[in-house]
Amino acid sequence: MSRAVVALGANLGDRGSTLRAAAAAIVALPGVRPVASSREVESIAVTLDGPDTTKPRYRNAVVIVDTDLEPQELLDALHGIEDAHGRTREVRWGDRTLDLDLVAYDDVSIDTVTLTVPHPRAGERAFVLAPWHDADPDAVLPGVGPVADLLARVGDDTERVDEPRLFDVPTRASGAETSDS
Ligand code: A4P
Ligand code: MG
Repeated sequence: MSRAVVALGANLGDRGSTLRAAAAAIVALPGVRPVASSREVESIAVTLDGPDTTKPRYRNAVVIVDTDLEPQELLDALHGIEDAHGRTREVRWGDRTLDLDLVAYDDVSIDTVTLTVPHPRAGERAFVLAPWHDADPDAVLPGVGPVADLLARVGDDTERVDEPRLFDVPTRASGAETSDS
């Protein structure tokens, strides 16, 4: 069993419903078990030209799972869930109904044509760090440092959405190293 951190993002459509449906689809994958989920945050769209207030705002969240899937298998499954939610790929960092990124997988480093883990931009992005910290206050970005420290360094420019976590794990005590702080 490995532990994987998945970042969810959406800035088109009914973003909250999409994130919720995607989180449910992730934990319903064969060989995947829920560990913890964040609540949602909102932030300004970051494009290749920088933050763009003319674009629809993003909702982001993070889910943590235990899985028997290998990293590339998990990414392929995540792409299937993106496709099921009408994801298209025309512009890099363009508007999207759903983006699912594999942020971390145990302490493993991967750099192939299709997969880089840990996600190379995770440590600079409050919209990844803030929900990750919400899901697991003790989280560490492998090879970089505690998520809490990284978030303090970049500054949290996200807004917490007043909605419950994407999912609740009733048996948190049995393996979820998280707390509700
Ligand atoms: N890929 C490689 N490593 C990974 C990984 N760890 N997780 C490859 C997921 N995918 C990975 O991704 C392009 C290719 O990256 C995939 O085919 C996969 O093999 P994509 O989802 O098709 O395209 P993308 O998301 O536009 O590109 P990229 O570079 O992954 O973008 P990012 O870094 O994910 O940024 N602003 C706000 N406020 N909130 C956001 O969530 N997201 C982005 C996308 C931009 N601006 C944003 C947000
Ligand atoms: Mg992506």
